[in-house]
Amino acid sequence: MKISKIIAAMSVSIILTATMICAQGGNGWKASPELVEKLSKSRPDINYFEEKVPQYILPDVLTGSSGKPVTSATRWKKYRRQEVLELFRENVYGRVPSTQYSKEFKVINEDENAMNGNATLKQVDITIRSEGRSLVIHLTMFVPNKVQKPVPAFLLIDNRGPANTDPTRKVRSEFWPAEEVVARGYAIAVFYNADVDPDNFDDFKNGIHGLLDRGRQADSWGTIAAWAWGASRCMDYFETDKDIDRKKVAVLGHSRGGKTALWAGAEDQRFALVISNESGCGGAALARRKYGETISVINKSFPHWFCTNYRKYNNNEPEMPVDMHMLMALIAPRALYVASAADDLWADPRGSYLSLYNSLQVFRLLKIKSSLPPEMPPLNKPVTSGKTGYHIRDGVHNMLLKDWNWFMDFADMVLK
Ligand code: GTR
Repeated sequence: MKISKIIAAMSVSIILTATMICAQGGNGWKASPELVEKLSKSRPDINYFEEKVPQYILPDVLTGSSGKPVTSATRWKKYRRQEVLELFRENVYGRVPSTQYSKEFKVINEDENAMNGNATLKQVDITIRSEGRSLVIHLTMFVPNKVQKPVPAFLLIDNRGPANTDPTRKVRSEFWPAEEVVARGYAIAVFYNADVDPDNFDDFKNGIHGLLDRGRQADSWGTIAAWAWGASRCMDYFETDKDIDRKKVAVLGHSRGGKTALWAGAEDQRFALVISNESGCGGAALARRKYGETISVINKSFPHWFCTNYRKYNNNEPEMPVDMHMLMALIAPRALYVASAADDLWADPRGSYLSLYNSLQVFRLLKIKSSLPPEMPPLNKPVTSGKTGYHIRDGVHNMLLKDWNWFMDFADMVLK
């Protein structure tokens, strides 16, 4: 056996061992047995038992397709990173078409006296045009007034509709806690994902697909990739706004928005921090665990989210050339924060932590200190190391002020 093969085999077994340690848990969080029972009864087709997670081997993020181990930051940056990115384009989210388009930014409303003078509200229309057709992404943002500019910013990919992100602040929601974020010296921005692509299966006739697609293939972009693309167009705008520190922009999202945030951060290295909240299957959670929502279940419920190739892995996870720890590795050496909720077993909290844990080897290769423990932290006790962090909150599937406060604590460490 060649030395490189032996090293590759060794690293597979190290990953496996780490996975086992983490899966067994210690003093860290464990799913409530009552909840597991209850959920299993309501969905007997879904696995919620840790003991029933199949044995699996994760693909080695640091072994290239040629079988050679990647042992230097230069090799990762020059070759392996691109290879992993292409694997995700090809097999999971799909590729953005190369159709030409133009973009225009127009500040349609600016109020320097928003939030009782604490912030400036800006509403920006981002218009995308191609061959006589157009689409508008409505970006809303508050920039704190009483701090030195430029400021770091949070961009939320909103999957819940504009009711949660009211620019007038008559309606306030913990999902986008603008006052609290501004008070901590950050700008907060949001766009509604459906502006870029409606969240239903319309055979890719509407939204940005309708504008830019010229025929479709098995690796054509799905709706998540379209939303991620939308986040990048907001980043294009930030680069023109003197109030925003373009080197300190965090992209975040919840659930389907959290899947999107990870992919946006993978595709667009201008995002300095990626936060994925309860993103589950097709996001943070390891697919090979088949715990909670699985690839076959998600492809059936949401046939528009991923590229068609992703269906090849319905009940066939071991054949997939990637798993989600490799998606997280694409964020390195930038900052990455993953969050779960204890009652949200559908999104597999343990599988999400394991993904993060197994991506750390790439952060370390890139000289980023990342020594998160193999064991999950206890409930409501965020754990951070260098540019990586994680928490599991008590309660149900949602994104709350409690989550945001921990996101901001982390951002204070990595962005300020
Ligand atoms: C669920 C879906 C999840 C998650 C969630 C959400 O129905 O199964 O993958 O994305 O929706 O976005 O709230």
